[in-house]
Amino acid sequence: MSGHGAPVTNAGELDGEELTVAVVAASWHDRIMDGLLDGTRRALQDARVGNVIEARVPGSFELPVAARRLAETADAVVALGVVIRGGTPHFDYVCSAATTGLTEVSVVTGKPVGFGVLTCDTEEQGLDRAGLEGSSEDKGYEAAEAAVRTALTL
Ligand code: DLZ
Repeated sequence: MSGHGAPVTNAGELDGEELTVAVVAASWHDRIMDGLLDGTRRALQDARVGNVIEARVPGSFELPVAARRLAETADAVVALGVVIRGGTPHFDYVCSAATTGLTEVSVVTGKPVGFGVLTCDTEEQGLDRAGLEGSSEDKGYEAAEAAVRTALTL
């Protein structure tokens, strides 16, 4: 991982035993999403998170409302989505709604929201960041580790 100036992420040094963490995942682009979910589950396990809730929504546009609801009971939320650019401006609207909405959820609730939404020009870019065999990055793991680390800091 890293090589992009990003910190090396190691959830194993965290103690999340007292935490409830909610994971909400969109349902587009299965193969990439499966990788993100695996990485997220691995990070939560490494951090020994005591209670994990998982929820699915149709698409990335629906992530903020689900994250908002889940943040009522969870100490932190991990939001996972994969948006791939198509031939219309739809991509920009979905990415913007997810990004703005998730930011608002974290600020309004005071609960960290790990941002595991991939916004890609191509499917290959998503596969390379999904923590799959041959991927150079594992954005699901990173998002979960960031959410847990922030929750433990607050
Ligand atoms: C409609 C749509 C499109 C075209 N592409 C994606 C995508 O690449 N990734 C994703 O997570 N969701 C996509 N969606 C679905 C929207 O997020 C949303 O679920 C629908 O517009 C219904 O509100």
